[in-house]
Amino acid sequence: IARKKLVAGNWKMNGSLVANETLIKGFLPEVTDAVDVVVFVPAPYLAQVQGLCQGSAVKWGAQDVSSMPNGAYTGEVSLPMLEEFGVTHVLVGHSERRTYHFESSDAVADKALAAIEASIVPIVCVGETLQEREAGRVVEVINAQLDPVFDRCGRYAQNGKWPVIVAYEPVWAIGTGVTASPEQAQEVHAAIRQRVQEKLGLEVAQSTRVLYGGSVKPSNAAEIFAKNDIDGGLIGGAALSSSDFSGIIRAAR
Ligand code: G2H
Repeated sequence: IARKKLVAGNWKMNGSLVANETLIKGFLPEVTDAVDVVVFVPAPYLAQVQGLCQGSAVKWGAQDVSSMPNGAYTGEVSLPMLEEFGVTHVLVGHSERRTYHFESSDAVADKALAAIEASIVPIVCVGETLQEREAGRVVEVINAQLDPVFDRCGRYAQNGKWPVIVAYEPVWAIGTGVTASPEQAQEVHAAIRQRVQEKLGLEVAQSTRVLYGGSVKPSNAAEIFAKNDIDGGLIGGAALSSSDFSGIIRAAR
């Protein structure tokens, strides 16, 4: 089964009106229908990015979202708000949210469910720490992160499709310059697909995209994306340079 590659840029807490425009205009010419491209931008820039990307093949999303529709949740951003700015995808459970904002896997699954119900695709981020890897607990940790998502969102798998994307981001490879080897990543991606199969069946497992994230660069993207179970990347640092992001988009074609 051919799964279309997805290259997702996670800007994290970076950008400015001027820098965003330069960045987007720089990589836009590389974007064709051959690869899906989504940028995850800080919420204040959604309107600007909508203006720059609307009518192109680039989609845009937010880096986090509340699972609540509205109300007294100071500082939060809701799905109905994201919908007003044409958002199609949202990151949930990035390791920086889990670490700095103490998001549990249950809270992450609640966000994923709320996104699906708003017809916005959640990219659910999972990954182990170095300590967990060294203790041989990679698959156990990732299954524990994913199981609440299957519990809450599994019923939305229909006709062999599931409106969820998984991103595997080993915590020890995030922003460190250390990348998992393509073989290390493939091994975990295969285990994630296996888990999807156990929970939701073969057809869903084969259609669900699993992205790799963690120090992806133009120089290593092609060999990572060449692996069977790696369907693209979630790019942090290298998504802030239009030449690097362009190189990664080309590597995914
Ligand atoms: C992992 C990744 C993007 P970077 O967090 O989400 O960032 O590519 O900088 O490691």
